[in-house]
Amino acid sequence: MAEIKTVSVIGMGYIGLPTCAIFASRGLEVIGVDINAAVVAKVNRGEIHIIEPDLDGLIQKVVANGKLKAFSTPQPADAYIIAVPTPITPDRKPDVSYVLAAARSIAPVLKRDDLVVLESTSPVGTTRVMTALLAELRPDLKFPVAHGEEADVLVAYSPERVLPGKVLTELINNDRSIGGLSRKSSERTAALYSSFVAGDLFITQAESAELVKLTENAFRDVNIAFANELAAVCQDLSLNVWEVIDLANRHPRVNILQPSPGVGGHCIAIDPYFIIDAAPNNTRLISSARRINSERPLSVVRDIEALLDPTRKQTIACLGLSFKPNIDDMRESPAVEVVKLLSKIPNIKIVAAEPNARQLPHELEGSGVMFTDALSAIDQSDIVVLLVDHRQFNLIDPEALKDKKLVDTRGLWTWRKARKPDARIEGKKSEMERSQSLARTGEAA
Ligand code: SAJ
Repeated sequence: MAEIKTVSVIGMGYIGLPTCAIFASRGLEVIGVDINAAVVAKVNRGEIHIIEPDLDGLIQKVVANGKLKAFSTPQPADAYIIAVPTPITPDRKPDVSYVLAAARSIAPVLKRDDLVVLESTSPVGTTRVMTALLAELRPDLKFPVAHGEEADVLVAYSPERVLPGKVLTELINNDRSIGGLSRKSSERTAALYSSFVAGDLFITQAESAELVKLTENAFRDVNIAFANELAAVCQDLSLNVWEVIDLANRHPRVNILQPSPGVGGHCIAIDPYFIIDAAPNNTRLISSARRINSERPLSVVRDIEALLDPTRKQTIACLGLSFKPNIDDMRESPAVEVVKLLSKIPNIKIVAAEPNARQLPHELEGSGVMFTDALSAIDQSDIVVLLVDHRQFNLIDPEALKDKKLVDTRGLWTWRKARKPDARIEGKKSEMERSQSLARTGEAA
């Protein structure tokens, strides 16, 4: 089979655009496709519409050298990578309509020997459903569901697993699962990704690869829920959860994650529902974890309410609005949810600060919440709520917080900065053992 020279990436979002850039940087001819005309125009100018370290320079370079071109409709290529969103419906069912629309859009340009790879996080069985649709639209071509190794067009599932903020390095270095619908499909997909992946490639069946992706994010959700449940237990017992977790994590086989005002982002809080939908009678743990994490913003608001003095109007400073530290992404952010819930409480003033943004997200427009910088928010407040542990907040002088009531949802001031130096008696561990143990508790960072 001929070498893959042209790759078309359908969907130039958080995953598709960096994928375009990496393929193009390895010398392949890349065709980026997006239904959003503004995105297409921007990419063709060598600009980007998302924030991701080092991506701007790389896109500028591969557009300038002609290796990446963007279009609004699919163009013929040797391989197609589908990287479109798979959201959930309001009743928490997976919505694969964008995947099926992408398949419909490439069907007319498909030809013998082409490869189609689905990368979008997808419910188990989606790769087969998508292939059945392609087969229906192109009865002149043989697909692997019906024709196995005799297929003309090869199809596989291979999920991305990159962390926003580290996308380019993780795209290259992470291991990858490849679930082909036939042996040839897996082998051709592996050959394609070998052009840039330095991690190992693991071949499996499509359905296992689909579940692997969902499992990774459900695993993290369950583990965050454990930390959040411990936070509630410690509150009942008047103990410091950060200290309890830190000390428990000194056990060589314990590695508890960090409590938080909830789980945000576009993956961890959504993907577990795909597993719950597929096996509703056998997902009690995953469902409970989801409930624990999604109730966190409300429990933070209750903690704040408990500090309010009903006899006078008070000001609450909310520090951090993004969904995790040191990024500007405020979509599906539990911090925004907390501020939104607070804004419904009468007789309080809310001032919010987000050092990575210039204004409030649109969900908070018209809510009466004021946007300002952290220090002036603290200065005018009675209660300070730390919602995101951005590095800037680590630099705040403790003097500024002296007379304030604090709600520290990330343990920055109440543990990481407040730890007593005399609470530790150093043992006789070697330097190497010590640094391993510090790395496990997050202290080294
Ligand atoms: N969080 C906690 N406590 C923790 C760690 C995280 O509450 O100890 C919260 C964060 O504050 C944030 C949310 O969880 O609100 C998610 O943040 P994250 O950094 O854990 O993950 P994401 O959503 O940025 O990226 C995840 C990653 N998945 C896993 O780590 C298993 C990434 O590798 C995936 O590629 C990505 O989802 C995705 O696209 O699916």
